[in-house]
Amino acid sequence: MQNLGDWLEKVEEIGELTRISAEVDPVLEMSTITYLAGKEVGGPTLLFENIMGHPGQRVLFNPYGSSYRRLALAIREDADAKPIEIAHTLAKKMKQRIDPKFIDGASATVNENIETGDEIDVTKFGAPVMWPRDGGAYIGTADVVITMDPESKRINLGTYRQMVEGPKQVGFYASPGKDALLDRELWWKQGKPAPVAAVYGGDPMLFLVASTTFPKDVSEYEFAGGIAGEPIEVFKSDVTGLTLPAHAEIIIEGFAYPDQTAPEGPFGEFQGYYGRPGGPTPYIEIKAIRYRNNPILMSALMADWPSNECGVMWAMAKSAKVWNDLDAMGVPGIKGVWSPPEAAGWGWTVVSIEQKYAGHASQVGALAAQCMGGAYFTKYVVVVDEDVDPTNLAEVIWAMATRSRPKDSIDILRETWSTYLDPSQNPAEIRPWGSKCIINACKEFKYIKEFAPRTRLDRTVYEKVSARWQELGLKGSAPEIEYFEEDINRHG
Ligand SMILES: Cc1cc2nc3c(=O)[nH]c(=O)nc-3n(C[C@H](O)[C@H](O)[C@H](O)COP(=O)(O)O)c2cc1C
Ligand SMILES: [Mn+2]
Repeated sequence: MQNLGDWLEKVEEIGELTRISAEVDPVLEMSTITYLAGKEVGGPTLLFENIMGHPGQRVLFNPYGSSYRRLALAIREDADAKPIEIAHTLAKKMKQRIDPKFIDGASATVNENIETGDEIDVTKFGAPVMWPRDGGAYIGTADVVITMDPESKRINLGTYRQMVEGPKQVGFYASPGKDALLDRELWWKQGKPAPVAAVYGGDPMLFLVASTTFPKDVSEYEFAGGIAGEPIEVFKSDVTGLTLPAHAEIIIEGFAYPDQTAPEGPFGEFQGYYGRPGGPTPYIEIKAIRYRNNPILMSALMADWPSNECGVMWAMAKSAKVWNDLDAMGVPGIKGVWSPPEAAGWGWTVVSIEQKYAGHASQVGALAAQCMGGAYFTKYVVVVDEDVDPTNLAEVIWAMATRSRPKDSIDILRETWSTYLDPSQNPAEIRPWGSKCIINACKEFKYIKEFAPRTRLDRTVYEKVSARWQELGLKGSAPEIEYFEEDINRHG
């Protein structure tokens, strides 16, 4: 499975693909439908098959949306795995690396159509205008932007927004410190235009990898291979020399030139607000467009939860990375790590632990708050005991309400790593600084033996009731329960 079609077939099998064959306007209407349909948690991904003014084109909105099942399928896992299991599996897969496999460009499906020179017209694909104040149509949102370090030749995959600026021109906005920006500047320092390609649709796993921060000196292709469990098939472009995914839907390629900018933005962003005002930004001058027959442009609506394409995707990637970071530091007793997608994907981290020693809970809070996978933007870190499911916000709030002691359980970290897109930091000039709150919502360790026993079910009675569930006229089956009265000495 390396193309969008394979994944879409599986998504259709689990009933999470809705095809929209009625004609829809790409200006605000597609995004409005996506926003409203996305209000239902776990709602479908939408395939728009009839785009006003763009006959023959198709747009797929919010491939992941708020569905763990679609994310599980993208990382080649069972759709019915529990969210915390998916995060743990992703964590393990992120530790593997497999080199991409080069195939002949002629057998790459994305090369079914190649357009150059006067044939180039990127406006034909039906790119959507998402929000009323956006600066234009954004063709690149669920994209994979490919750049190269001119010295080491390391290929980077990153997701950066791209606004249509003309038939042969798209914006190329990357924030300070991002790898595509650093690569671009290295070419410019050598006095050369920077080669760049952008994939607008393909295996959604590549999109997940491109929108996740990995070490700068390793190509994301290797991590994608690790997650896929097989090499990603690529070919070398004869236009830019870049390494491109063979089975993408649409790829544009070209060059970004030093000191050449065009107006770009504003854009409604992942936190549910407009980010920076529009401004002059480098752009890509397109030299070639490649696409499969009847291609699908993939789009990500950035919005408040659950209509946000960055909710589940980022929550999963961040949970997995913080989990790996805590493991790498040798922190014991980690039962689960969760970044609630409700918090704009990045705003919170919850860690559940089996408390093993005095100071353990506050140590976990501080490390989860400041490790590489967890430090960016996150405002609240909550540590809970092992009997609290970190993926269940109701349980987390219950633990905060019953186990934390605000006078002693809250720490504040100041001047921390954040983003220019945090709307709470004003005036905007003070960005990108942030601060963090760590809440220890574990039972106080000093008194853990005397801590009031939690009311728990008797296991024998629970089993009896479960067996009688249908006889009792109750729907479905009895909920699973992890700990019983008999476990009280071990888990309180
Ligand atoms: C839909 C979407 C749009 C994004 N747009 C941008 C953007 O325009 N500029 C940017 O710097 N980062 C953007 N990001 C975040 C980057 O993709 C993310 O930081 C990623 O790690 C960048 O790759 P890199 O680490 O190789 O630089 C976006 C992410 C998503 C999911
Ligand atoms: Mn990178």
